[in-house]
Amino acid sequence: MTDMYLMKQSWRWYGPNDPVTLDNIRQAGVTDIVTALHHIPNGEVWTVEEIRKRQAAVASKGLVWSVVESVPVHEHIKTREGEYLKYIENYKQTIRNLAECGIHCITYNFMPVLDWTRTDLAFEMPDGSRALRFERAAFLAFDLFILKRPGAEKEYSDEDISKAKARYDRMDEVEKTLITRNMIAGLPGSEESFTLEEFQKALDRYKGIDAQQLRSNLIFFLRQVCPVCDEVGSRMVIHPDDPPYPILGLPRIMSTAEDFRKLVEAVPNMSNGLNLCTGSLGVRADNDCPAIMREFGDRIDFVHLRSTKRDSEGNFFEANLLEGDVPVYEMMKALLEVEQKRRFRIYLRPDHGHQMCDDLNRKSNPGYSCYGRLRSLAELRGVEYAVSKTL
Ligand code: DNO
Repeated sequence: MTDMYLMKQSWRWYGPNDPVTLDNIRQAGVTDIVTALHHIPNGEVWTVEEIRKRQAAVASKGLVWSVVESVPVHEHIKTREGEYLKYIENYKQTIRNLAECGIHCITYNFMPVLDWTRTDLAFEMPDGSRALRFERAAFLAFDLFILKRPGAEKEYSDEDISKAKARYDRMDEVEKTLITRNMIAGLPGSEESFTLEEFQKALDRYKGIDAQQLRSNLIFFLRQVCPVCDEVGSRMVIHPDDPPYPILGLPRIMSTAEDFRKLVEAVPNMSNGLNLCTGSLGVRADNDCPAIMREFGDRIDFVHLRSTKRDSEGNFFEANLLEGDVPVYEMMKALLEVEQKRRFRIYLRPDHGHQMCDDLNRKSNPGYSCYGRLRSLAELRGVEYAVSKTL
């Protein structure tokens, strides 16, 4: 086993305010921390001093901050308007500063307005634990009857609209408030939160931007930042869209293998990398995560391994790791094979655990519970151990 390249076990920590503390995390047995300077407003430079402060906090518990998730991409860069050139310069400086501190893996996403989206953050599972869920009818009810987005009704079939109406009619005020909050108050890590009015304005900024335009904005951004990464030995890893299709009339351009292929064609620099999130991509039946792992293995330095379970209505929930749609065994096999070939240990973190056991009695960031993620990590270790014996 000694000369095998196994996963670098990592864990997302939201910083000093995260209810799951570094002391908890250290008992999970991970070595590496995934974090971000959430207190710095989007678009501003992360100074060496601020980076070092966070590094020191992590190091004081014997852990290493190795992966940034995320350096957020300012909306002006995504829409290529306003001060986008200034924000790109700031981004480059942040890349340089992180590299100076020895941090070379930078996660980001290019989802307009919203990062990841769920309608229900406490969906009760048969065993009493709670999961994150995306319920399509509730989501459409929000879009059509709460947000009342102009033109939304043209994007859905009559059947969808009547299901959404029925769903809306079943919602009481508490549920309406809750779903609104889940949609627009910003899930952890998204860094943006809105009122309904601000939200509609943010959507409106994308009126003239279709998928092709958004992709060209992303390519423009990558052509600027990748050369800096090449210079300082860092890699930008893009997180896929979650869910992996357009929502709320917004274009989405990182939902499939073909989407990433297009990025690589346009920006072949090796610093143009992928954060393979099996839970996000796995929501689409046409995404074959192990095949994506093999095809882009050279560019994948960071993996989120979780499993969602979808149904024919377009709903999905975060399943127990080994019970969802993602073929975890094949995924781990592909990952380990890539690692041996590259002679490189890929950072891997458990993602979106259920709230279970004592998680149910305390607060944690949605998806980022303590026990739930410990369960996933334990299962991942078991799968890795077993697969490694077959190589
Ligand atoms: C959700 C996360 C995302 C991810 C960003 C990366 O749980 O995986 O918020 O951090 O999309 O930029």
